[in-house]
Amino acid sequence: MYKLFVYDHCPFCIKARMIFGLRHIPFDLVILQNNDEATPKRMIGQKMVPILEENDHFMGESMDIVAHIDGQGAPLLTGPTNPAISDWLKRSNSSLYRQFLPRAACAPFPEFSTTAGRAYFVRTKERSTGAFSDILSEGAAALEPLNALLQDLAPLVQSAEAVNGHLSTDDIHLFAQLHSLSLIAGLTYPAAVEAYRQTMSKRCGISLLDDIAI
Ligand SMILES: N[C@@H](CCC(=O)N[C@@H](CS)C(=O)NCC(=O)O)C(=O)O
Repeated sequence: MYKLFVYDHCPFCIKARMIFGLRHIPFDLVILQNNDEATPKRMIGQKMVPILEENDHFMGESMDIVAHIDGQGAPLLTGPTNPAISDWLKRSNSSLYRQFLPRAACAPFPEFSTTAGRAYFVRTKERSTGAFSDILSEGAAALEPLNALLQDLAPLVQSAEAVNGHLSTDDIHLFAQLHSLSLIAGLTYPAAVEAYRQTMSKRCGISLLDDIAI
């Protein structure tokens, strides 16, 4: 049985989880505490998730895991990629994660079920973002660029089943980003983007975070 070590908030872990869901391959999901440095270091030599354990071997790097699992039997992610999607992902990355990280720090993720786990996340991430409280106090105005990006994404969505019409690695990257976005309350999703994220959520068996959005 495959074992996948993750943090629930981690977008790279969503990528690894997606391929198991899309391929209907059973696996054990193990959620590490965020301050547990020893376990991932023992497995791959650094504190980083996702990690796949298979027959006492460990594999890090989300897209290596995706390729490895998609390579079991007939691959699913055979569709073309669209440079406009990678461009959109790059353009949305920094404003998304600036708003996402302070909200993740407040959310009921299992990796933060101990105070030490949550405090580790705040301490390490605030080093690059600055104080989470300052970001959260930016309010609704800070969400305008994200709403504009969602409008830009809508015409790129060719089908709710696959962004370019046929499943590809673009779907892995895009759904992971939309999954993170779903933790941010107050965003407006154009119909095509809404249909896409709901359909992908069902296909992958990964719930969006709307219910706990902040
Ligand atoms: N290149 C890696 C990046 C994975 C990554 O950055 N994971 C983050 C969580 S989102 C991590 O484990 N960071 C260390 C930490 O949070 O302490 C991949 O695609 O798997």
